[in-house]
Amino acid sequence: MKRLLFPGLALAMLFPCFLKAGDRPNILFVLVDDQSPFDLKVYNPDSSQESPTIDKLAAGGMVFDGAYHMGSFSGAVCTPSRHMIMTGRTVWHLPNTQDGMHCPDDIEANVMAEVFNRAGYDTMRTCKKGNSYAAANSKFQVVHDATKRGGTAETGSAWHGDRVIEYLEERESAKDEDPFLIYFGFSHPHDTRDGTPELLAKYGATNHADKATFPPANSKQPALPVNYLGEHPFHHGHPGLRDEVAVSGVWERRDELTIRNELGREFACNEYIDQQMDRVFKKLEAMGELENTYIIYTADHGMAIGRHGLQGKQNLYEHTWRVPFIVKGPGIKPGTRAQANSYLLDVLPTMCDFAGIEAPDSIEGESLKPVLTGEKETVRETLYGVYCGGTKPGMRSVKKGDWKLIKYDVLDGQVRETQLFNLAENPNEFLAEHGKGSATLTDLAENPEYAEKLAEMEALLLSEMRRLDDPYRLWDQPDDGLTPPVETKKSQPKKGEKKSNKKKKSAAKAE
Ligand SMILES: [Ca+2]
Ligand SMILES: [Ca+2]
Repeated sequence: MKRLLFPGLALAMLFPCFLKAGDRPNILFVLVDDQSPFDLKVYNPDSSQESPTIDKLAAGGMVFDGAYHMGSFSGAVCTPSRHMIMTGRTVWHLPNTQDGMHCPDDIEANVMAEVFNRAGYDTMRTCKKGNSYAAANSKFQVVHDATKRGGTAETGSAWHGDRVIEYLEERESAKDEDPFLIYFGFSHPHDTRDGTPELLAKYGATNHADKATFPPANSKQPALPVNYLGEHPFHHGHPGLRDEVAVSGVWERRDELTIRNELGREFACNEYIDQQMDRVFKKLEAMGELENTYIIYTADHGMAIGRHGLQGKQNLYEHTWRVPFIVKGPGIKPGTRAQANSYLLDVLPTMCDFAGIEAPDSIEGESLKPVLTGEKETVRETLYGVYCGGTKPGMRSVKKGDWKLIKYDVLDGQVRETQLFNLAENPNEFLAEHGKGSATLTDLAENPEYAEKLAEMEALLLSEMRRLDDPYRLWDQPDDGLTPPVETKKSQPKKGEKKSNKKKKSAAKAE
């Protein structure tokens, strides 16, 4: 990553309309837990999700159409995702990957809060507890972490909103004028998706918890997703995966009643979050701080909930690999969009650029500032994705331009699948099972017409795996002399084992 010799000066040159000498911007980082970009109207105009605050944020800033999380080596996709956010490092170079062999020993001195503490920022955080990066979280000067997934103000998202408002009120009474970094995290819409009674009613959903029955149909519920399937055409490769078998209200069901009710619950939780953001934005406005604050809105990863017959976050389709990503702040042209090709590990270097702080050498992400100022459409050409929290080597994806490859090498060789999509023509990644009856609205990997493109994408995937120190190789790749990391027993099913066999025993925690 390029280092700025005179970061404050560079920033002032980029945002001349705004920055005065010594006038450092605030940063409000909003992170929701498990949200597909396609829930939101900003990304999916057909969605019945109402999110007026997010709509307003998007209208006042820039929406990224190509923001991704890089992936996970664990069923708890949250955990590596949050490590990438805190360190700006790639998925195989994290402190919790392969005993940190690809990570500097002093990484904790260069996590998000420490970088901003050193620069004289006031730092505050509220978020869920667990499946995160505790050592980095504890570095914020003020921390209010608790997992709040209930349907009341005290037990739900309003609790996180209250903590931020409280913090802002304290700053106000103390007349504290230091710039701040607030990490405004939520525990929802991660399951259990218990919404407030009012919002559940709005989306026709119930907090269904009785496995013996199905939730009632209700015309107010969100429609089935456009790429919904009753089941995925082949096994995803993580037997007993909590998200796919054990989420309360869904379990292993993919029927319309269950999925539409669960989406209604998700939308209710999303809108409750939207209301909390509105409260905080209004407070900032009343304090006269809103215009001087960069706001970044994103999620730790996407989510399936019926799309492609999947329920969880452990896949590499766009609904789950992508994240919502919206940025508003000084110098960013309102109502703009960009492809960006960004990862969540770009958040920290971007924040550093906003604040005129020299980014630590440990950061591998790219500052998104050139995209936000309209100088560039993207910060990289190729995107890599991994999910290998189940059987190894797992799933991999690579995307370049309109083309995307996903490969599955799981269950001890029982599932070896390749998918090729042209996302310009088939953005919903329709498969043959969706029955679109079109030569383009399907997976193109088996179509000889695209053999050359397929070979190109396969080569690109291998080069990304090498570049990023992916310790595994797939069945049709050279082994490169690698000895794959030792697999844990939990994720290694016996040959021929069906997903139902092990679900109780190994329903791994997956937050
Ligand atoms: Ca999550
Ligand atoms: Ca202070």
